[in-house]
Amino acid sequence: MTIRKILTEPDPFLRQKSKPVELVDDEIRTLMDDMLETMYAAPGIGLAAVQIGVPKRVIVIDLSKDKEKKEPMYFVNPEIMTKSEENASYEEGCLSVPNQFAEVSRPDTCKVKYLDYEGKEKILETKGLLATCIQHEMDHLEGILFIDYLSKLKKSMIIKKLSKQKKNLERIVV
Ligand code: GNR
Ligand code: NI
Repeated sequence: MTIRKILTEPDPFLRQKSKPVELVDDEIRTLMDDMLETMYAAPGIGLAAVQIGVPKRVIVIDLSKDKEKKEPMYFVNPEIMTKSEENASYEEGCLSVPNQFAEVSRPDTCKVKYLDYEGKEKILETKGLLATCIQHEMDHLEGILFIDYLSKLKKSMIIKKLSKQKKNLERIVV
């Protein structure tokens, strides 16, 4: 398993639409293993493949707090079948929007159809943080980031901050 570099905003690569996976084979499983290791190292509770530079419809999530008992979840080609009318608000963060947090309101529950690690079709009813996280990750597959839901002013302030950080980093690295 390999820890991969996580792309950060602003990066046009993050804004593309990810392509469906045709077959869940060993190459996709290796991708999922790498994503999981990268996510644990970050650390984060979810990761979409596009965040490590692979524009495929693959997501990993692990909400377990206990580092001894990992509970990885794998979602290939996820589709939302139904979502609740009721919304819930969570303070979201994103590994591709480092150190920035904001409240985002999304449907409280959603039913998701996907392929698992073995390529088997599954249906899962999600609520609470899992529902939020899966919607956040599925947004990545469409090139959407949580900051897109904020006011224009908040969003532009965050992007400005991140651009500056990137420029400073480049100066140090080069
Ligand atoms: O680690 C993460 N935490 C988080 C918190 C609230 C809502 C969504 C998330 S996902 C984020 C990791 C990430 O960027 N996934 O794309
Ligand atoms: Ni994210």
